[in-house]
Amino acid sequence: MEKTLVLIKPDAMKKNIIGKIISMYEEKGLVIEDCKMVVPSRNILEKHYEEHIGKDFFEDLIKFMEGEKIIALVVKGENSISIVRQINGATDPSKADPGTIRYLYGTDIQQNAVHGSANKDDAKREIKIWF
Ligand code: IDP
Ligand code: MG
Repeated sequence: MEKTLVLIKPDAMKKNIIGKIISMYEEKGLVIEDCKMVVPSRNILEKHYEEHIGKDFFEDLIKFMEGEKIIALVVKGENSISIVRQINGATDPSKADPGTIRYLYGTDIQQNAVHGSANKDDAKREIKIWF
């Protein structure tokens, strides 16, 4: 069964909506295979977001997440990678489809509540980083 990595980001942790977010995956038939609350270091965030190193938003992104409580989840199910990204919605909450997590709970293009792996290679790589 396909596995993907979800992060519940600091903005969502502070909004007290982790239960609501996890329910949205479960309601689509996906299963929480593993779960961990973490306070990430810069090092682990650099590994996770290595494709974005050097981009103009990178330092702000690290600042937003480093030293803040987050939840890492391994989410399992048929086509879980693309289903999670559909449930999450577009990166920019103002462009996300109604009913998606980022539409409902995102603040802005940076503080957008959740992360979901983009493809199979990323899912494997990211699960290894966090678990
Ligand atoms: P994704 O999370 O939808 O896959 P990516 O393009 O991989 O989006 O970006 C990773 C994360 O970096 C985003 O979820 C968001 O938190 C942040 N980010 C992306 N683009 C911007 C931007 O233009 N400004 C600020 N933050 C951004
Ligand atoms: Mg991405």
